[in-house]
Amino acid sequence: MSEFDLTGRRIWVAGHRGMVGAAVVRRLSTESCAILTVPRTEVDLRRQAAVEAWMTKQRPDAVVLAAATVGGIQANASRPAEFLYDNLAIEQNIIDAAYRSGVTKLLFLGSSCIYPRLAAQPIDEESLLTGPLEPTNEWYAIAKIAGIKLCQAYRRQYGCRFVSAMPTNLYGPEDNFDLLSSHVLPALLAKIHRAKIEKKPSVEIWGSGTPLREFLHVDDLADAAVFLLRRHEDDVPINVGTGVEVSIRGLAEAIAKTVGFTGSFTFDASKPDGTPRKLLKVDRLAALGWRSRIPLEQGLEQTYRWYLENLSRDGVRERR
Ligand code: GFB
Repeated sequence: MSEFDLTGRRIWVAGHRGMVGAAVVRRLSTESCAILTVPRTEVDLRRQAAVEAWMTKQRPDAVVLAAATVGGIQANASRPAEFLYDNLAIEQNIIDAAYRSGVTKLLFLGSSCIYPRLAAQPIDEESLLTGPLEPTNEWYAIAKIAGIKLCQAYRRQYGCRFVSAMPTNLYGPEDNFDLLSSHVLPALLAKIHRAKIEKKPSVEIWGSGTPLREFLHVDDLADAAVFLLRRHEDDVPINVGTGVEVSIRGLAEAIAKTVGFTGSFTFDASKPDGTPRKLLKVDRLAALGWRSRIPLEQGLEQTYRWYLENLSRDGVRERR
C-alpha cells in the first residue's frame, strides 16, 4: 500500500494537552497539514456520543490517538479502575467513531508494559500475549492490548488503515512531575532538584534501584509517530525505543549530574520495583528507516531546562 500523504490532511491529535499529544502537535506543525484538537471541557473522550458527534462534525482524515489516563508505577497500582475504564472507553470511542466518520488513517499509541513481565529481552513485537503481565500495571496494559486488538479487528473486518505503535518509557517537556503519580524520570528530576536547592545530603529512590528501563525523549516519539502515520501499514504493533537501557540507580546518577547534585541515594524497599527489565527490540522500526536521535544526557538537560522555566520550586506548574 502506498504511503499516507499528510499534505492538506485534517489530522486530529487526541490528547493534545498531554506530554505525548503536545509533542505530536509540535512535530505536525512542521508539516503541511491542518491540526485538529479539542479541549476536554468540550468533549470528554470517555463519552461515546460526544466523541461521535464531534468527529462527525469535524471529519478528520487521520487521527493520532495519544489520549490516555497515564501515570507511574504507584498511580497504576492504586487507581486500577481509572486506568482500565478510562483507557478502554477512550480507545473504543475514538476507534469506532473514526471508522464511522470515514477516517483514512489512525495511529494508536500504546506502551511497552503490554508485553509479558518476563518477556525475552530485547522484547520482540511477537511476544505480545505469550505470558503473564506485570501486576503493578496490568490494568493499563489490558486496556492498551484491547486498543491494539481494536485496530486489528477494524482492519480485518472493515479494511480500516488503523495501526498501533508501542513506545517505551517516555519523558520530556509537559511531563507530570507530581511525586506520587509521575513516572520515575520526572519524579527523580524533581526530587534531586529539590534536594540540591534545600542542600539535603541524600535523595530517596523507590525500590532497589536495580530495575532496567529504556527512556525515549517525547520529541523522538513524536517524530516516530509522524513517520509511522505515513509508513506503518502492518497489523502487528511496532515498537518505538532507543535500544539503550539504564538501571534506575544509573538514571538517578545521570540526573544528579544534570542537576548538579553531589549527595547520595537511599533505597526504599517498601516500594515496588515493577518489571525487572523492559528493553524494546526496535529492529522493525530501524528496517523501515527510523532511529531515535536524542541521547539520554541531552534529553535530560533539555527536560531540566524546561522544568526550571515552567514549574515553580515546589513542582507546581505555574500558570501559562
Ligand atoms: O517509571 P515508573 O513509575 O514505571 O517506575 P514503570 C520505574 C521504576 O523506577 C520502578 C522506580 O522500579 C520504580 O520503583 N522508582 C524509583 C520510581 N524512584 C521512583 C520514584 O520516585 N517515582 C517513580 N514513579 N518510580 C510504568 C507503568 O511502569 O511505565 C505504566 O506503570 C507505563 O503502565 C509506564 O507502562 C511507561 O516503568 O515500572
